[in-house]
Amino acid sequence: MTGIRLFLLLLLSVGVLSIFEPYRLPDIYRPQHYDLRILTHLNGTDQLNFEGQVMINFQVLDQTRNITLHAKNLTIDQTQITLTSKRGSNCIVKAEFNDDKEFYILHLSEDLQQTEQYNLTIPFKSPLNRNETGYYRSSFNDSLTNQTHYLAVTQFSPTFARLAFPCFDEPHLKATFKVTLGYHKNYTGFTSTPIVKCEDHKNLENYTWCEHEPLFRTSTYLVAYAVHNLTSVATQSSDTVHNVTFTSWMQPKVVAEGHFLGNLAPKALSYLEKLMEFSFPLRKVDQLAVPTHKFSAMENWGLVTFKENRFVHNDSIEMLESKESKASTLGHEYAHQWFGNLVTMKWWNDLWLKEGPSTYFGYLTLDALMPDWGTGERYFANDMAMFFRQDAINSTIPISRNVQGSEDILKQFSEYVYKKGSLTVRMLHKLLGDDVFFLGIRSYVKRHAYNNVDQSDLWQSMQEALSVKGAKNEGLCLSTIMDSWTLQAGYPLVSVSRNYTTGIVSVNQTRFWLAESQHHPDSCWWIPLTFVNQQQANFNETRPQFWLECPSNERTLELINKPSADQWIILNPQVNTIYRVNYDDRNWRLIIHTLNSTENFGGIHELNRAQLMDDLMALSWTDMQSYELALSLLEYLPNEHHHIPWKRILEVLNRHGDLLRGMQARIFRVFMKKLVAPLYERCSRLETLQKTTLSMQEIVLHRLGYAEACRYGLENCISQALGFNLDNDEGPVDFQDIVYCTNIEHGNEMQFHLMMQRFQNSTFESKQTAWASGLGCTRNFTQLQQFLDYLLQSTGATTSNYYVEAVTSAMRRKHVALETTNHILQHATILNDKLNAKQIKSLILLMVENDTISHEKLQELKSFKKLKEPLEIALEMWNVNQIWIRKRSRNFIRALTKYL
Ligand SMILES: *[C@@H]1O[C@H](CO)[C@@H](O)[C@H](O)[C@H]1NC(C)=O
Ligand SMILES: *[C@@H]1O[C@H](CO)[C@@H](O)[C@H](O)[C@H]1NC(C)=O
Ligand SMILES: *[C@@H]1O[C@H](CO)[C@@H](O)[C@H](O)[C@H]1NC(C)=O
Ligand SMILES: *[C@@H]1O[C@H](CO)[C@@H](O)[C@H](O)[C@H]1NC(C)=O
Ligand SMILES: *[C@@H]1O[C@H](CO)[C@@H](O)[C@H](O)[C@H]1NC(C)=O
Ligand SMILES: *[C@@H]1O[C@H](CO)[C@@H](O)[C@H](O)[C@H]1NC(C)=O
Ligand SMILES: *[C@@H]1O[C@H](CO)[C@@H](O)[C@H](O)[C@H]1NC(C)=O
Ligand SMILES: CC(=O)N[C@H]1CO[C@H](CO)[C@@H](O)[C@@H]1O
Ligand SMILES: [Zn+2]
Repeated sequence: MTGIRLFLLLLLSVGVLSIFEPYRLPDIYRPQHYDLRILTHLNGTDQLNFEGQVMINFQVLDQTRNITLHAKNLTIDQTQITLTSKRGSNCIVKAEFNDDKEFYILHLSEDLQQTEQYNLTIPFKSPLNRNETGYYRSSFNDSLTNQTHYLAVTQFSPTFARLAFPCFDEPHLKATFKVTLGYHKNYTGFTSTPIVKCEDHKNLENYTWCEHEPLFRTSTYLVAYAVHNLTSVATQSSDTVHNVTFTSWMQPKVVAEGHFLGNLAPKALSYLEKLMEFSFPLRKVDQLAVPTHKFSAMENWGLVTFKENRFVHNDSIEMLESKESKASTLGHEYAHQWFGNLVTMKWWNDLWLKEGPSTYFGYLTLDALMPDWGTGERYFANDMAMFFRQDAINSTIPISRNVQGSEDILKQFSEYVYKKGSLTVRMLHKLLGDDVFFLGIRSYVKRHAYNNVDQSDLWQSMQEALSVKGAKNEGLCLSTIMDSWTLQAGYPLVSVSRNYTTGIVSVNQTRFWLAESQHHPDSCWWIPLTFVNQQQANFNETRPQFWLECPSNERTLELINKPSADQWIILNPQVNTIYRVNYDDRNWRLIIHTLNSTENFGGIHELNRAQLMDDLMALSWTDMQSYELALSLLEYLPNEHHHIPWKRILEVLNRHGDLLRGMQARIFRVFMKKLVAPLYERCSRLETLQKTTLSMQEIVLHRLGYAEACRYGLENCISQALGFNLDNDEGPVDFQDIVYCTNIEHGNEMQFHLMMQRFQNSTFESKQTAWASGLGCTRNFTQLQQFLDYLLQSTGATTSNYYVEAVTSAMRRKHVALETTNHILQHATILNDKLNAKQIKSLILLMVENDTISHEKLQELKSFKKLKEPLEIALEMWNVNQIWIRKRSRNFIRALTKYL
C-alpha cells in the first residue's frame, strides 16, 4: 500500500471528515449526565412494554438551533419535551425522526449557547421487543407450575441504546448515568450499580421505584438494566481491590441442576485486575443468564449478560471442549472491563481495539485459571488456521476500517475482526517481550481509563514503553509498523533464499493470494524477522533480529549465528507474526530431513510444525512449490504426537479432498485412511476412555483420531463406534457426536428414526445439536430430507441452528452432498427468512467448499437480501477452487499415488 493510500485510510478511520460520515451526529453536543427513569410492565402476555423519561444534561460546542440525537422505535409525545437552562426554557418548535440515520431532531425557538448547561427532558414509551436488541423481552417456562415468566433486559451494544431511550448513542460521547427503575414487586430490578433507596409507586398498587447509585462516565452501549424474577445463587466475593461481589441469576430449573460457570468470574476478574494493575471500579457484578440473547454474552458494566446456554454447563452430559469454549467467552467478557469498558474506542471503525485484546487476554486468563487445558496455544493455532485460510482473497477487508450506519457497524462484529485482532495483539506481545508489552498495556489503561482512544493511542503507549525498557530497539516506529497490519487486509508471504557458500540470506515479501489472478502489486508490511537455526533451535526467543521494511520489499542479511550449509533455518518462531514463509528447495529438504529423523523433531515448535505443513500445502496450491515436496514433509506425521500439527494438516487435506470427485476422490480416501492410521493407533479404546478421566489435551487428540479414522473408514474405529447400543450406552461424553455419526452412517432406517425421535422429544440444546449433526451423516437422502423438512416447519428459536448442523455434516460426509445442496437451493426463500447472516454465510461457503454449486446458481442467490454479502466471498472462493480443480488437482493426486 502506498503512503498516500495509508494516509487517506487514516483520515477516514479517525472520522474527522464529517462529510464522509452522514450517519454520525453533528460533533457539537457534549452530554454530561443522563437521569433515566424506566417503568417496566411485565404483566399481560402480548403487550409487555415500558415507559420512561430521560433527562440529559449537556453542552454545545457551537451555537445551534437544533438538537440531533438518536432514537428509534420509541413513541415520544413531542409536547411533553422540555429544554431548560439557567436562562429559562427554550421551546421545541418541531421534532422529527430520521429513520434512515436513526436520528431524532428537535428544532428550537432560540439558539443554544456554548457557555450554557442544558437539561433536555424527553418522555417516551415502547413495547418490549422480541428482537434481542434495545430493551427487550425474554421468557422461560417454569416446569413445576407450567407458567411462563417474562423478563426484560437490555442489549445496547453496538447501536441499540437508541431503541430504549433517546440518547447521543456514540461511544465517544461518555457521560455519567443515574438509573431509576420502576416495576411490580413480583420482580427485581438491576442496573450497573446498587440500589440507594426504593419507594412505592404513587398510583400503581404493588409497584415500586428504586433509585440506583450513579454510574461513572461511560459510553451508552455499556449501560444496562433488567427487570426479572430469575433466581440467584450464592454470592461470591472476588479477591480484588474493591472486593467485588458477584451474584449469578438464572431460571429455577438451571439453579436446581446446579451446573453453571459463574464461579469462574471472580477469579477471572481478580487475575485480570492484577495483570492490568488498575482496579476494577465497581463494587458488585450481577451475571444474568438470559434465555435469549443476540450474542454469546455482553460485558455491560456491573450487569454482565450471557446467553443461557453459554453460561450453563453440565459435565456429565456435555463435552469438555464445549465447557472450555464457554469459559473462554467468560474470560473475554471480563477482559472487556479494561478493553472497551474503561478504555473505549472513539468509533466503531476501531472495534478491534476492544475485541482483539479481550480475545487475547481472555485466552491468557484461561491459561492462568485452567493451566491444564492448554487453551491459549490451541486457540491461537485455530485462529491462525482460520486467518491464513480466509485472508488470502480480495474480498477481505482491514480490521480497522471506516463504518457507516448501524448495519455496517454490526457487521464489524465478525470472527475475522476478533481473531485477527487477537493475533495482532499477540504479535505485539511477542515482538516487544513481556516487560515492554505489559508496561505499555498498563500505561495505556491508566492513561485512557474513562476516556476514548483510537489505535494510535495504543501504539503511542507501546512506543513509550519501548523507549523506557527496550533500548535495543530504538528507531522503531511502532505506529508505522502496526498500521501496516491493521489498516490493510491480507498478509505477506516472505520468501527466503540462502547462499550456501557465503551464508548470506535474501528475503523478500509479496502479498499471499490463493489464486494468481488477484495480484495487487503494491501491498507491503513491516515484518519482524526472527530466525532460528538448527544449531541452536530456540523457539522461545521471539524478538526480531531484523526488519523487512515497507515499501522496501527486499533485503539481504547476514544472520547472527551463521548457519552451516547443511543446517536449516526457520523464520518466525511460534508463528508470532501472521505471515507465511517459503524457503529455497535445499532449506525445505533440510527441515524435512530433521523432522523425519530426529526424536523431538529437532526442537521445532509444534506451532511451527503445523505452519510448515500449512505453508507448503498453500504454496503447492498456488503452484509456487510442488505437491511432491509438500507430501514428503508429511512423511514425518507417523511420529507426530501433538494435536496441533495433526489438526492443522487434517483440515488442510480435507479441504483439498472436498473438491475431488470420482476416481480422484477414491484415491484421496485411500490416502487419508492410511495417513490417519498412525494417529488412530495412538488412541485408547473408547471403552477404556469411558472409565478414565482424560486431560483436555488427550481428549483433543483422541477426538481427532476417532473422528477422522471413522470418517475414512478404518474398520476398527467403525466397529468400536457401532459397539455402543445407543439405547443404553452412548459412549464417553466427549465422543458421543462421533458415535452418533458413525452409527447413522453405517446403520439402518430404524436407527435413523430412533435418533430423530429423540431429537424431537428433547429440549436439551447441546444434545439436540449432536443428534442433528449425527443425522446428517446418513447415506440415504430420503431420510435426511424428512429431518430437514421437519426442521424447516418447526418454529423453535434454535431450529435454524440444527438445520445448519445437519446440512454441514451431510456435505462433509459426501454421501448425499448434491441432494443436500438442492435442498438448500430449493428452500432459499425460507432459509433467507429463518437463518441469520452468519448461518447463511456458512451454508453458502459450504456449498462452494464442496464444489456442489455452479456459478450460475450462486449468482441466482443474489436476489436474496441476506445472501448478498457472503456471495462476494463465495464467488471469489468459487473461482479460486475452480482454478485449483482445473490446474492442480491432477498434480495433487499424482503426488498422492506414491503413498498408496
Ligand atoms: C404477582 O405474583 C402473583 C403470585 O404469583 C400473581 O398472582 C400475580 O399475577 C403477579 N402479578 C404480576 C403483575 O406479575
Ligand atoms: C398491567 O399493569 C398495569 C399497571 O397495574 C395496568 O395499567 C395494565 O392494565 C396491566 N395490563 C394487563 C394486560 O394486565
Ligand atoms: C441544525 O443547525 C445547523 C446550524 O447550527 C445546521 O447546519 C443544520 O443543518 C441543522 N440541522 C437540521 C437537521 O436542521
Ligand atoms: C438540570 O438538572 C440538574 C439535575 O437534576 C439540576 O441540578 C439542575 O438544576 C438543572 N438545571 C436546570 C437549568 O434546569
Ligand atoms: C425486529 O425484527 C423484525 C424482523 O427482523 C424487523 O422487521 C423489525 O423492524 C425489528 N424491530 C426493531 C425495533 O428493530
Ligand atoms: C402447559 O400449558 C400449556 C398452555 O399454556 C398447555 O398446552 C400444556 O398442556 C400445559 N402442560 C402441562 C403439563 O400442564
Ligand atoms: C398487592 O399485593 C397484595 C399482597 O400481595 C395483594 O393482596 C393485592 O391484591 C395486590 N394488589 C394488586 C392490585 O395486585
Ligand atoms: C413507535 C414505533 O415505531 N413502534 C414500533 C416498534 O416496533 C414494533 C415491532 O417491530 C412495532 O409494532 C411498533 O409499532
Ligand atoms: Zn467482545
